[in-house]
Amino acid sequence: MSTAEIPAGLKELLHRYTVEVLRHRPANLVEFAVQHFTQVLESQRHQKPGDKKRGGKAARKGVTFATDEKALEDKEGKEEEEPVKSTTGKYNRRVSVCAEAYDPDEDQDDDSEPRIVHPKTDGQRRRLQDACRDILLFKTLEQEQFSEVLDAMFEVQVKAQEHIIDQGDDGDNFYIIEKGVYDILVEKEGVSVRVGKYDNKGSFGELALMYNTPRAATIVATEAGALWGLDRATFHRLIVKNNAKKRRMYEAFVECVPLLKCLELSERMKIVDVLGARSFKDGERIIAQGDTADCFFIVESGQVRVTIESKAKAGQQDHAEVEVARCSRGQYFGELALVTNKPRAASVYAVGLTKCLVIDIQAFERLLGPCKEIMKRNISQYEEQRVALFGSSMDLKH
Ligand code: 1OR
Ligand code: 1OR
Repeated sequence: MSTAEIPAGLKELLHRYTVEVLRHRPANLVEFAVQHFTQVLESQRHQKPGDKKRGGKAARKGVTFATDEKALEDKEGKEEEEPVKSTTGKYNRRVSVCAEAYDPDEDQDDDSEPRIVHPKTDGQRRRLQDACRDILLFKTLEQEQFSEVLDAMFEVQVKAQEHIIDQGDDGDNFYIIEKGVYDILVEKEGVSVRVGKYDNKGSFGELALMYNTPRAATIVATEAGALWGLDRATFHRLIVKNNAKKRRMYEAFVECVPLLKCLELSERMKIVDVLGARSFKDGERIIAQGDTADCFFIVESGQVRVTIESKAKAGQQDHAEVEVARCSRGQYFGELALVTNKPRAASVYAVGLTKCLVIDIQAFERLLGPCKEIMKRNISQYEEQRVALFGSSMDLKH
């Protein structure tokens, strides 16, 4: 009997898979295998032919999401430079950039980096805490990491028309908005187009730091404002490292969300990088009908109930709320106002303790474009339901 030859790399592939199974403890081994080997295949596709270094890494790691091919190419032969602190406490523009996707598993000496602390008055700390309350990137941090982030942040006063970020530059800081309105401009065929704005809340500047890419947009203050900055090194040490944990926590779940099936795996992982997780108590209102919208939700556990409130009519009880739908694990809500650019069309309440993944409007616009057709199809069903439930003359609250 001839001895069967074991193909080169087979043992290593199976070993990596076994390690990932032990790390994630998936419920369904076959489903997990499909996911795992799809990622391995993707990493191999992103690798240039003949690139031994990256090839070895892709095969060895399997789950390294180096998704930006250009960034990977730019990396060759470039050295990372630490930001230089100026007298104003801001960091000067970096002259070169390390473009390889960060791999926390290989980061051994991270914790030995000196902690950056910008001392703050009680008043400053209070204002900073307020500004950080709804920042999605901070929602999955441990308390200890969160207070390190707060310590490292520094206040930045902004003048009207000031460019906080210029598209194409290297990334220095991540910013949280305390106050002010900021235009988002993106250059398209040589013309600068306004694609959105931040209105007194939110954060920006995370992409260049997360993926080591040039700044993807220009951010300009339209009036005097105030920001809080977080330097690149601290952002890496705390936020990017936490993202590796987030990917492990949520990758299996986002694979099962039907809406996200239309995205590439690397795009789904980019959603995981910027999402936040929020828990709601039984009966808590998540969305109020008529409010302006700034985020989108996916139910991770529990359930939500959607209600529509009609205007009070003569002889009717004020603002009767009618339940029109329920969403449970894997289903989404809050897309309608973002797609139609209108106020929230319904209120949404938690049924029992409910956990949702939250994506802000900018990330929704940036990453969920390919899913919009599916959403629009469902939105046209809302209209049919509305007519079936209330008749065409129903007078909605807004
Ligand atoms: P950054 O480090 O690349 C610019 O620096 C920042 O603008 C970026 O991180 C985001 O935080 C923020 N596309 C890319 N970046 C955006 C976008 C955006 N919006 C805000 N930023 N799009 C607009 C979505 C409303 C997509 C444009 C095609
Ligand atoms: P939103 O951003 O308007 C409320 O915030 C969300 O409730 C909405 O997005 C949808 O995601 C969700 N009509 C309107 N919104 C609905 C409906 C709905 N169902 C869920 N949402 N109808 C129910 C269809 C079964 C029509 C009712 C008349």
